[in-house]
Amino acid sequence: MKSPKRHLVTSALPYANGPIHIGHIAGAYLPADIYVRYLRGKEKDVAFICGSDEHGAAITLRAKKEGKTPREIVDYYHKLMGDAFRDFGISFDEYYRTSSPEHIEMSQQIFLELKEKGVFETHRSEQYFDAEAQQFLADRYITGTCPKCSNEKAYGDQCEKCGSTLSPTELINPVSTLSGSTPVLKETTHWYLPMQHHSKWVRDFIENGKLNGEEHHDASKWKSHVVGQCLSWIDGGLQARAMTRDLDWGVPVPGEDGKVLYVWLDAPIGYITNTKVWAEKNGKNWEDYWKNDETELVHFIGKDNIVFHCIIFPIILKAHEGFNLPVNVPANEFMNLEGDKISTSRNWAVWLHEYLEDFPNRQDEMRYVLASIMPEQKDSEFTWNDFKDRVNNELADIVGNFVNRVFVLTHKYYGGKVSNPSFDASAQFEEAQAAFNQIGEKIETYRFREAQVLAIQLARIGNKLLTETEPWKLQKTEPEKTEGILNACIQLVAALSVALEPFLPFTAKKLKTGLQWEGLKWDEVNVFQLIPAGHAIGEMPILFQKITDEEVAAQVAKLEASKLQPEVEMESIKPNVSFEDFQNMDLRIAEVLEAQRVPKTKKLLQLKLRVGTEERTVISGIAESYEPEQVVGKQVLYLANLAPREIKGVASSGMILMAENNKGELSLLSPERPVESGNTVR
Ligand code: B3M
Ligand code: ZN
Repeated sequence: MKSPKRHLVTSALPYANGPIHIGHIAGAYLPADIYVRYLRGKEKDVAFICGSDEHGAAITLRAKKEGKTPREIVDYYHKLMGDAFRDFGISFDEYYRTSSPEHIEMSQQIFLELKEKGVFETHRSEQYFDAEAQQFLADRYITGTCPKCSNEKAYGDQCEKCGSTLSPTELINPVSTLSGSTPVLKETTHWYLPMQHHSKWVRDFIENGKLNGEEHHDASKWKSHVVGQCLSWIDGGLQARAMTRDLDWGVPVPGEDGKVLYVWLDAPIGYITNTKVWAEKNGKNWEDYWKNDETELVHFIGKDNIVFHCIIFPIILKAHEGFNLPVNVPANEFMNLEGDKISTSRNWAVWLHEYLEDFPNRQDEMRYVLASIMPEQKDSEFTWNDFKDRVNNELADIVGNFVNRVFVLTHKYYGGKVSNPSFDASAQFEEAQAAFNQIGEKIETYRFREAQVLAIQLARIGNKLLTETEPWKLQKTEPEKTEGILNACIQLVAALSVALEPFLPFTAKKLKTGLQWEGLKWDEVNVFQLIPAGHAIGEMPILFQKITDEEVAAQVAKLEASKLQPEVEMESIKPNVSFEDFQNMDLRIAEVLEAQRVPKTKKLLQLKLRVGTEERTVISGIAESYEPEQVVGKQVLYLANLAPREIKGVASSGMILMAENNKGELSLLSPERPVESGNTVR
C-alpha cells in the first residue's frame, strides 16, 4: 500500500468518572503518543484526538454515589484527566468532551442521517420502570438475585460473583437502586442497529482486511487477540442492539422526550466532533481526516473496547457512507499492579495525577517503565520494585551515565566544543544506524516495547565504546584518538535525541537543548555525520535521579493503605423502639473467666463470665475471630436478661454483644476505662 497522506490517531475517550491510572496509560494513551510523536518526527500530517466520555451509567452512578450532579462529576474529572495527560506529555492535538454543545449537535446530526437512511429499526419492548422515581432503569440501576448462583447483589447486566452476563428481567426479586422499590415492566420503543445484517462484510473486513471487495488494510498486521475476539463475537451471531435509552443524562434523541443516545453510539462519534473542533481552531478541514481515503485512521484502545471499535462503530461509519474505517485497532491487554488487578472501585491503582505529584518532573521514568512492560500481546504487571530497577539500572546507569560522561569530558578537554572525528567509529555507527532504522519499523507495526529497546541501544553502544576505550586514560598519551572517540559519542547523543523523542520526550528535549542542536528530523538521522567538529555544546543536567528503597516502600505502603474492601451496603436502621423497651434490656459489663471450644463446632466458644457476684455460662459464636486464650481476662458487653437457651446441650444464659467489620471479623466491645464487672450499661 502506498504511504498515506494523513494520519488520524485516536485514544479511547476515558469515562469522566474517576482519575486516570497507569493501566489506562499503558493500554491506550502511551502507545498512541509514541506512535504520533514518531509520525510528527517524520513530518507527517497527523491529528491526535481524544477527550472525555461524559455520558452513560458510569457517570450517573458515580454522581449518585458522591451525592453530586452528573455535571459536577464530569466537570471535575474532565479537568483532572486533561491536566494529568498534558503534564505526563501525552500530546493530544485535541482533548475535548462529549457533553459539549458541538458534540450534541454532531451526534444528533449523525443519528438523524442514519435514521433517514433507514439504518435503524424500531422495536417495542418491555423494560423496567421505577414508578416512584418515574424513570426507566438502566441495567446497572437494577439489582436482584442472580438466577445462576443466587447472589443477592447481582446487577441487571451482570453478576459480579459468578461472572454471568444477565439481562434485567432474569433477576429474581429485582429492586430499583434509585428508590428501593420493585420496578415494573413498562412498554417502550427504541431504535436498534440490526447488526446481523452486517455480519458478512464485517467478517470480510476483520478477517481479510477487505471492504466492498477491495483491499482496505493489511489484516496480517492486526493483533491476533483483536481479530480472535472479533471473530468469536461474529461467530456467536450478531444481534440487533439498542442505540437509544430512556434516561435523562446523555445526548437527547431529537424529537423524543426522555430518550438519549446509547453512550456507545455517542462516544465514538466524539472522535469526529473533537477532530472538527481541532480542525476549526487550526484552519484545517475536518473532513480531510475522516472522509478521505488518503488518510489512515488508527484507534488505540484497551481490550475491553475491542468490539465497539472493530465492529459496532465501523458498522455505523459504513452505514453513514463516506467515513473512513480504521486500518488498525492495536488494542492492548491489561496491566496488573503488585499481584492484583487494577481496580478503581477497590482503589487499587497508581493514579497518574498522584504519580506526577509524588515524582515531580519524572514523567519519562514512568513512561519508560510503562513502555517496557506494555501489555502488547498478553497481560503484564507493574511493581514498584521493578520500576526502581528499570529506572536505576537502565535509564540512570545506561542513558544517564553515557550522556553525562560525554558532556563532562567534552567540556573538560575541549572547552565544550565538539572534538575532531579522528577515530574510526564506523563499527559503532553502523550498529547504531541499523538500530535507529529499525525503530520506525517496530513503531509502524505497534511493537513499542521492542522499539524502545532499540532506541536505548544507541546509548548502550556509546556506553560500551567509552567503557572499552576509557578515553579519560588516553587523553594524555593518545589525544587524537580521544578526540575521535568523544566526537563519535556526540554523534550518538545527537541520534539519541531524536530516537528518544517518541518515548522520553522530556529527556529528548534536554538532550537537544544540551547539544544546542535542535530541529533534527527523523529521516535526516545519519549517525555518521550529525554534528560538525567545533560546534559548541551547552550544559547537561543530571538526567535521571535514582529511585530509592524509601520511595519504593512509601509507594507500596500508600497502595496498601488506600486499598478498599469490596463495598458492603449498610444495613438499614430498624423502626424506632420506646425508651421503656430499651430499659427492659439489662446490659452489663462482664469479665471472661474461662473459655473453651464447643466440641465439633467451628464457631462456638463456651465462656464462663463473672457478672458482679454471679457467674454465668454463655455460648458465643466468636470462635472464628478469637482463640479461647485471647478472650480470658477480657471485659465484654453482656445482655444479661436474654432468656436462657440450650445450645449444643449447654444452657446458655444471656448474650455477648459484638461488632462485625466488612471482612466478617467479630470484635468484642470492652469499656474504654476500668469499670467493675457487673456494672450496668445504659
Ligand atoms: N469510555 C470505555 C472506557 O473508558 C469508554 C471508551 C469510549 S471510546 C469511544 O473504558
Ligand atoms: Zn451469579
